[in-house]
Amino acid sequence: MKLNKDAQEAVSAINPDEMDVVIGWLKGAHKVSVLSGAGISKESGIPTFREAQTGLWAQYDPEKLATAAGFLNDPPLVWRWYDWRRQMLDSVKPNAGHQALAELEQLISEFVVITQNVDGLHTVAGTQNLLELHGSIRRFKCFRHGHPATEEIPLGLTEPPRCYCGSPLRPDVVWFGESLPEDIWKQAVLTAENCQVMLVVGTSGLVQPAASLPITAKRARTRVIEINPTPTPISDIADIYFSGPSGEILPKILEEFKKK
Ligand code: BV8
Repeated sequence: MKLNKDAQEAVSAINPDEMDVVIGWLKGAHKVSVLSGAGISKESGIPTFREAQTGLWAQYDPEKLATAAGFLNDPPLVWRWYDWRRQMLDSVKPNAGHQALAELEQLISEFVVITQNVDGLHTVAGTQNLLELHGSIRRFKCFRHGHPATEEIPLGLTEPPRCYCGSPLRPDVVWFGESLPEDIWKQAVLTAENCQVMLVVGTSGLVQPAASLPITAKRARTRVIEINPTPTPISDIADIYFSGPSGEILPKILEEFKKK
């Protein structure tokens, strides 16, 4: 795999002894989980959640737009924000980090990806055992009753279309102040409590309750490995922290795993 200069630096910055330890843990584990955040999609060209506000959206706070109150306050504005993000998906594809996780899933008997992301790129990359904690901007439901939208919703609408029940449609995501889907959250907690290794990839560890999963894993004596160019609150509890882009480090882990 030909790496560009930055990538070579990122991968060469990995401590080989720590890589050996991580591969040893992964080889010895039959239950491995991943918690991914917006950082894993950065190298696909999707801005991370906290830097997403570029251009005309710069003046809005995502934590205000990604709420039921924000939607009720200005349905066309919030609809257009999600439409802008969905249009972005048309021109992006999974990067080597997503693909490495999809391949690792085939090599480890129980492998579950728990994602905070709503871009659907893990699915496009081929990951099967996936828990989408915060839903997906590729799916829609009605605001009032949660009726799933059945037909394809075109891009470029300037205000929310209506459900057959008359309620406006909304993206099928978990907004701030909304509870996570109970069954998915329960499965995520069970996974964190029972896995032997957890890879925490590209998350700032600021959004709850998702950010509590590595702590739940640590309490169950799981080996926690964090991959992020910048340290986060999770770095303090991680057994090993690889500083660098996941699009370079995850393929390196896969390469070393396959060598052993
Ligand atoms: C809940 C979908 C129970 C929408 C998202 C007051 C009232 C109510 C709740 C709260 C409150 N105060 C606090 C809360 C809890 C709140 C919360 O956590 N707030 C935070 C901001 C403090 N949580 C909730 O509301 C949750 N629900 O608590 O329910 C409840 C119910 C009712 C009343 C009370 C409680 C629901 C949270 C879900 C919100 N929805 N998404 C949408 O996307 O539009 S979360 C959103 O942020 C995205 O999903 C995103 O994934 C997620 C988390 O961010 P990250 O993924 O970590 O992304 P971020 O940009 O932050 O960081 C990127 C990282 O990548 C960085 O570390 C960077 O260094 C790294 N990186 C960069 N490049 C790379 C890289 N890493 C690797 N490789 C690279 N190349």
